[in-house]
Amino acid sequence: GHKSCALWLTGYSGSGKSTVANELDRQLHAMELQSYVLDGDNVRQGLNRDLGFSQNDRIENIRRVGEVAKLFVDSGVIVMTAFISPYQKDRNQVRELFDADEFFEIYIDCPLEVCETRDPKGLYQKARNGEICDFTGIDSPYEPPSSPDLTIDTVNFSVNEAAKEIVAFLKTENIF
Ligand code: GGZ
Repeated sequence: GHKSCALWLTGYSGSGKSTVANELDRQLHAMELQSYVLDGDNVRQGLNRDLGFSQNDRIENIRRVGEVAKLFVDSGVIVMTAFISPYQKDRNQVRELFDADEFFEIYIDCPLEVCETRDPKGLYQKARNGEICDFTGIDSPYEPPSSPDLTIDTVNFSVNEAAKEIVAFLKTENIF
């Protein structure tokens, strides 16, 4: 068997959090490990559909996701979370739910300028036009991790390389 843990990915919209998490999920499954991805697509539509993007709603979003991640870890699964989670304080509070060896904060490092160029959903454009307000990096803050367990550069590395780097990290942490 393998140890369960939470891999908490944080970074701007468009940094590659969900993409890397889903590729990592695929690689872990290929290794016959049990894993699951929580992201806006499966959490904000359901459990957190009452929440928007105000500071208080983001805080509550992250609090609930932390609790759900804890349930997954208790059930023996490697859980990856892919939320902007812009505030260091909230990420620290989530960390406190876990044992020291079962929570890893992973910074999905991509400069805002690059995320804005990627703009896969056209949201940065809308934020610049004033069609969306409180958009992270434009008119809402993002606090990069002060001491991440791992930093993944998605500018210079492919999605596949990024996921492999996390697999290697999990080995050094004796997760499997
Ligand atoms: C940031 C927003 C916003 C605003 C909608 N600010 O690239 P996406 O589309 O798929 O990912 C973003 C997602 C962010 O939700 P999170 O739950 O990760 O945010 S947080 O952790 O801060 O609670 C983006 C979309 O939702 N989106 N409006 N105003 N991102």
